[in-house]
Amino acid sequence: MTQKLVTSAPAQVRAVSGRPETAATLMEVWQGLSAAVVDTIADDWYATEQKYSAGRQEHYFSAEFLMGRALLNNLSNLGMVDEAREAVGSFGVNLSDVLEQEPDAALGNGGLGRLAACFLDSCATLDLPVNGFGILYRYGLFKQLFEDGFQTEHPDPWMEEGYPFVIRHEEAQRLVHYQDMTVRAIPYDMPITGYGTKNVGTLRLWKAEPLEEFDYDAFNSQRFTEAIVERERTSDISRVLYPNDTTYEGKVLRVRQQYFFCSASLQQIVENYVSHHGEDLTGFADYNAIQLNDTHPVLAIPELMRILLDEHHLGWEEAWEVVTKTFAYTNHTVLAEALETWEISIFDRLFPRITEIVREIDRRFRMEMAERGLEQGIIDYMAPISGDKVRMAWIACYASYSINGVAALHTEIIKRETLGEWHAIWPERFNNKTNGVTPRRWLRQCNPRLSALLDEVTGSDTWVKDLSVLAEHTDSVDESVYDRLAEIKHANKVDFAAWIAQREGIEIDPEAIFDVQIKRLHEYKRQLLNAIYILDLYFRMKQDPSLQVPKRVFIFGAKAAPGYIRAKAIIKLINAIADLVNNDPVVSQTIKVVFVHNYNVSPAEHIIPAADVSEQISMAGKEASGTSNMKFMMNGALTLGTLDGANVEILEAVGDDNAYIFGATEDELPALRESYDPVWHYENVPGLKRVLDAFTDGTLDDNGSGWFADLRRSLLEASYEPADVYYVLGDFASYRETKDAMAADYADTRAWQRKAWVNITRSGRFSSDRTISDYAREVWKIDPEPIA
Ligand code: DL6
Repeated sequence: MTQKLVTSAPAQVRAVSGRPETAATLMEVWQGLSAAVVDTIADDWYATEQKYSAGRQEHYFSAEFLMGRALLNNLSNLGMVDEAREAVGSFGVNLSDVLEQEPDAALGNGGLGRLAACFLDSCATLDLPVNGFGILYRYGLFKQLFEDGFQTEHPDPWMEEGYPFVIRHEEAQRLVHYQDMTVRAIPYDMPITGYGTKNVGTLRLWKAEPLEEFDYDAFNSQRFTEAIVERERTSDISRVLYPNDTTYEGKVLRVRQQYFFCSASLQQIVENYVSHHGEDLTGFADYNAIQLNDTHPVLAIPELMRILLDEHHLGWEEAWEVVTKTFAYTNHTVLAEALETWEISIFDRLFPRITEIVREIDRRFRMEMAERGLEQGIIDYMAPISGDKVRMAWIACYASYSINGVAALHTEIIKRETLGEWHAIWPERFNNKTNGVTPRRWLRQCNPRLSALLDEVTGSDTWVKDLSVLAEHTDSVDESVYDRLAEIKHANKVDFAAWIAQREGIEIDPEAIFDVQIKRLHEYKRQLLNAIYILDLYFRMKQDPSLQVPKRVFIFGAKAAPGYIRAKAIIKLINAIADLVNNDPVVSQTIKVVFVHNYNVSPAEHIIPAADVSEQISMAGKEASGTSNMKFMMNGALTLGTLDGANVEILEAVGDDNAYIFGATEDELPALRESYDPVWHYENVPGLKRVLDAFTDGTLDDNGSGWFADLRRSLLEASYEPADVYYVLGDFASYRETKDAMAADYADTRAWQRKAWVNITRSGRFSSDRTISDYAREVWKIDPEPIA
């Protein structure tokens, strides 16, 4: 063990706090220790940047990076946890108290942003020349509180107290020009350490600042407010993750954000190319690949065209050739509403030159397709501009050399449906890259007990960098491992119960089955199906007090988009069910419901190691991949799921006996839908009528909002909208049967732990190291570049 931190941490704490380290607050200790960590990696970080900048690189463009906390992650990757404990212990402080001070960097909404964070961890660990580019939002995703069971949203100014893991590089600022303003883009760099390597990658987050601190004329002529307003308008650009885009002004801001980080990043990448390879930009794609994480960064395509045409004077064909060899696009959803389209008037207003370029791309696309003999209707449908809208996904498909989905089933669906027309023309561009998650954060760090067992069973920590080695131990372990596994899960559940008691004020029993659904609240993810099950179970227990029901705690964590009322209604419904169940003196002895507020990366790190059951119950065909399913599996929770997204591949990996699968499949659904009558299910499937009636008969209180009646109508009334779009009632019987059977199986601890062990040891293909190796080899064409 080195002693670097032991020496440098006290000095850094003193510098941060201006007091002896023994008198510093815990927050100051966190600041000082974090600064000490940055100090230890500064040389390697610089060396990595120098090395990467000269060769072929991949640039990961994403509007979201859901990083979570950084300190423990870095300590653990650098092998410095014990040293840090000793360093802060020397002045009387407990490391876990220090770690709890850190705010989550919640610069993302959910799956897509967290995936980007896992990818950066893998790129660093694998020594791959990849850097991330995004936006330094002042306010991350909103903080969620519950008031009377309703979600309320509150700002999350995560950096307000200072954040040592982003370093401002004033000298590397760029100017971004809009028709109505020019702003400074200031880069803030976050080091991305890898496990067991000296390489340190970079996440570069851009912050918008005014060209000048104040408009001094306005200021001097007493128009003080005007000067401030102008300044604020500029800072708005990086103020908040996903501003409300339901209004026209909201959309303008969102498009401004997207252009902002794309333009600043491209300027830097092009300048770097010129400084190493000269002014001839025709070779740009030999050294640079850019992965577009969904459609949010697609403005990078016309912006690179602009830079090549206007600043480097390439001809259109030459420039287009460069662009189409540079970009690769990842699609993360089959939901049509998530494929962004923007009014062209927004482009006109913000950057007329970009509009011109997009119009030219559109014109040439139409010509090319007509030459290929496509029907006019199809050309109109696929064209980048349709009516008054610009279609970002179509621009991405036209300009990218690679288009990928994020799980095998999802890729098949986008090839067949979402992007079917594109696949028909360019099948060779399409490929699948099943998602993965980093085993460093999601196993090594969050589950130290299991991690120690894996070290012991495998004889080393090699698995942390190559999770596939665990598969060698699926069948070859001593039976005592299952007992150890049971003890570990139990200890994790005891810790979790204490955390819940303190955070949510609810007592839960670690002997109960912990059944967990954590993910964004969306109707297609069907938290409502889970809620209906719980309410039905409650009624079954009330009706027959002698019913043998295994003890269970149903745990939820979910944020709803602020404008998505139906999703907010489901949160309110689950909270109302929790009130009913938890306050029933008899039923609550056996089942409890906990809705963890403000679900985020850090709560997930507490929840996942303690889970027994992983709820992955989306309507088949709707969840592109899912990634919590992988995190649960790695931690020995068993999947209760539909054949959707990556669940299909999890089932393949573990076998039918080691997962609980229910419900209609994606290929069955169209036929089932034709004759689907949710009212018939309501009237005939045991339990459903009683549950749905309880939405409105006074059993549950929606505080007069009318939201529960709306939920009920959404399931039953065809005239209201297509009833039960997500087939909740259709899948209920099968869900109930499978979930009941699963709960009964839990009683056989040995058999359960055997299944858990299969899940853990077969999780290798869901490591983001595997995903990133595939991207590196097949899409980015990059090799590891170790600095030492
Ligand atoms: O690919 C990461 C993640 C998938 O695991 C989820 O299945 C998918 O829902 C999510 N998609 C998004 C973005 N939606 N849009 N746009 O977060 O991506």
